[in-house]
Amino acid sequence: MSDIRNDWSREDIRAIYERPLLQLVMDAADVHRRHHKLGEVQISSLLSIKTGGCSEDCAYCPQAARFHTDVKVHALMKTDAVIDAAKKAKAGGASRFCMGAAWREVRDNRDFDRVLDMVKEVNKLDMEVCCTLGMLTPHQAGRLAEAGLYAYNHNIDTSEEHYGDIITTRTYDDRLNTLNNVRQAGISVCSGGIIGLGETDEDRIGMLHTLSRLPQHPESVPINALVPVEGTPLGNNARVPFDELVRMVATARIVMPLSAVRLSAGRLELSVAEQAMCFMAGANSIFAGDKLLTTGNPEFNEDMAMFRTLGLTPKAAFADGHPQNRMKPVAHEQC
Ligand code: SAM
Ligand code: DTB
Ligand code: SF4
Repeated sequence: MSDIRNDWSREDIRAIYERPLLQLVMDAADVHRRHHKLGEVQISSLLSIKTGGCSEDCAYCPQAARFHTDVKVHALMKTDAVIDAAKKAKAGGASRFCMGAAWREVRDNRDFDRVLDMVKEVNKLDMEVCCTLGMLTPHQAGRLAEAGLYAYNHNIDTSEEHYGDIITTRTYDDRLNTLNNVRQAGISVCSGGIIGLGETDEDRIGMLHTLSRLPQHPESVPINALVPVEGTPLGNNARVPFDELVRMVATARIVMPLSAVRLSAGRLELSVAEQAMCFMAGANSIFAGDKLLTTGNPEFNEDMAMFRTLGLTPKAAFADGHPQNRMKPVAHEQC
């Protein structure tokens, strides 16, 4: 029987999430082995192409204009500088280059035209090009696809029930609508969330429930551990204990067997041994480079040393083909 399911119940996911940790990790490792090349890890590099000054109120985010953080506002970067950064990321072994903008949504203006140019140029470098720009209309998603966008990152962040405690300036359905627009445009979907926001286990289960019941699972599922930033409402939150991160990664691996589970923000706080446990539990993607968008990440050389120690190998770009060459996706029914 296939283990790719889109009809998981909350009870199913809860029963997995609550398994004793080592049993859960071993079960996740079994699923991982069945569907992925062991030790192969996809490397993405992130660049903040437009920083700070965002109109949203995401309680975790140092880029929201309304919070007083050390982040300096920076207008949209010049295309040349972005391409230089992409070349450097490629030379460092990244197969995917992700450009992030602190926007609520994309507007049909000159800045968007410039982002479309950046997408075209990065594409020429033979890298998987990804963007995270906030909400998109179907037309904007289509334009990004035409420009050659490979993937779009748009996180649901937490459960539907907890969403209103974290963000009030948009709804969970707004997020799901954009994910649907991205899917319909034939762009690879990258969507996950954050733990450490003050959510309950039930919220974590709820988030995985939403993702795993999408008509097609996201190709990438980033699991971020909150990086608490001074000046944000969650700046004093405690760091997520590593066993909770492992539990989340393992459950994501079991309920979405084909997805790349990305060990995302929060790696700076993890030892190599703790990250190794996440890789055993099915994580097979990371952000590499010493900066995420505005916060720190392990130095590239440290990550390469970890790859050697653990016998990990970087995954080549386009190893899974291009989503736009696959079949038209099925319509998204919201759950
Ligand atoms: N503005 C766009 C949006 O919200 O979709 C794109 C950029 S936004 C910074 C991308 C993602 O980064 C968020 O959805 C959130 O999951 C993650 N993120 C932001 N701040 C974070 C933090 N302090 N710790 C962990 N993840 C964070
Ligand atoms: C994702 O899930 N995590 C990345 C990426 N997608 C865009 C962003 C993490 C941001 C961490 C806080 C910062 O560096 O500003
Ligand atoms: Fe803006 Fe994105 Fe940060 Fe929310 S997460 S404040 S939308 S940049």
